[in-house]
Amino acid sequence: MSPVTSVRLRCAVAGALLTLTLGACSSSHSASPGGAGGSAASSGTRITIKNFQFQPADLTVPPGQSVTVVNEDSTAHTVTADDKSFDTKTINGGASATFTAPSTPGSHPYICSIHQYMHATLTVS
Ligand SMILES: [Cu+2]
Repeated sequence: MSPVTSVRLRCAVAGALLTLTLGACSSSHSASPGGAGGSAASSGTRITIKNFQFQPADLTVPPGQSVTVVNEDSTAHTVTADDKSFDTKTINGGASATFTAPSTPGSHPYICSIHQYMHATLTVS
């Protein structure tokens, strides 16, 4: 279901070794347990970073909710709010981190401070 072409594009941006299909991107074979790809919807307080994208792109949580961020890439990423209301700092490839959602309702765009073209939104409601 994911747009393969755009994934490949992002790989190209990151690695420049595009030609080898998606395999090049996930070459470091993250030891992701389970590998049950699609429906991680069971826990609604998780952000997954994969292929240089935040998933879901728009997550809604209650105020003060603890949010887990799982980096499934082999590259380090961050989850950093534009307004600095939360910031996981660097999450190494294959690692995870937790942050606390802001206590006031609102919409909080965030980016990866390492790859600033990566962006998504955390909504507190
Ligand atoms: Cu990043």
